[in-house]
Amino acid sequence: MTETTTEAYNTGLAAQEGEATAKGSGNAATDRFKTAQVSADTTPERARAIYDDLFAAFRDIINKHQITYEEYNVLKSWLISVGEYGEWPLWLDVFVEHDIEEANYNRHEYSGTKGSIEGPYYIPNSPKIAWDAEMPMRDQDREVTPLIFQGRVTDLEGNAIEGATVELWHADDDGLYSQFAPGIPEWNLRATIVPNENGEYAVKTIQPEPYQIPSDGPTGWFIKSYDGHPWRPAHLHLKVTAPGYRLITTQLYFKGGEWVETDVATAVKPELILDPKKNEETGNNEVVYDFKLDKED
Ligand code: MBD
Ligand code: FE
Repeated sequence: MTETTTEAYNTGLAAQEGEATAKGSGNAATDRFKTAQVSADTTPERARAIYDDLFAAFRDIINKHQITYEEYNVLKSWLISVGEYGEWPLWLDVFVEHDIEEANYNRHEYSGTKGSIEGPYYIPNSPKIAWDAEMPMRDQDREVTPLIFQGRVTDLEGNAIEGATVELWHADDDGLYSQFAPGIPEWNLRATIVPNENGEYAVKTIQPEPYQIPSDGPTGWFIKSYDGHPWRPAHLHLKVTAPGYRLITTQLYFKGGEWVETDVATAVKPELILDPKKNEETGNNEVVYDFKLDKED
């Protein structure tokens, strides 16, 4: 690796006004994250134990790979750039969140629907829509595949639950998320679905496209530095909950879709893969997925 990080980003900085850029989506994700109050009750003893292990891991890697001063300085420069581009939410959620999600799942004995990572593009308080409504979406300027996404939200025994909600958000057919790319209506493809009294939902949306990590920022540079690919498979994001029940944050994928086997964010699980079928009469894809909620611990 000879080029410095800053040189590598110049193309991105020259992007046209109104175009989706690493800096635009990164800083929007950082601004959104900063609106959430975050805290943890970590004691000094626990903090010390974690830092000791962290620095021991650094020491092992530095010695094992004989890290050079040039590499150390590129790292420093890269870390600074990740902050400048607002890409910490992106980089962390792509490369770290899946292990946090797994560890927190494995500490419990849950048997409801599996979770997956939240990612950097969630917005709370999306508009409520009826159980059988259409997702808020802009007029499509080219052909898209409509998707009828339906199923039930129940407890572990299959009973409907009072007050259940299904928050759904996903990228459009360009792989772009509203509020993180320019020129997209505020709540495009974001809604809070309210299931009916039988726990049923059946909404109309569109098939999302795979998501490409922006190539013009430091996360894109990081991926190129190891000859990796920057793709996530097409996916739906969900938060499903009801009073007294565990909130499930998850994602659903599409069988046979590109990148399902090699998600850059390592967030695909076999239980989370949909297999929609085309309804020849309507031309819509249709799929059924049921959510089962564990009780709150
Ligand atoms: C996404 O759409 C996403 O879901 C994650 C986890 C990371 C980057 C983009
Ligand atoms: Fe996503």
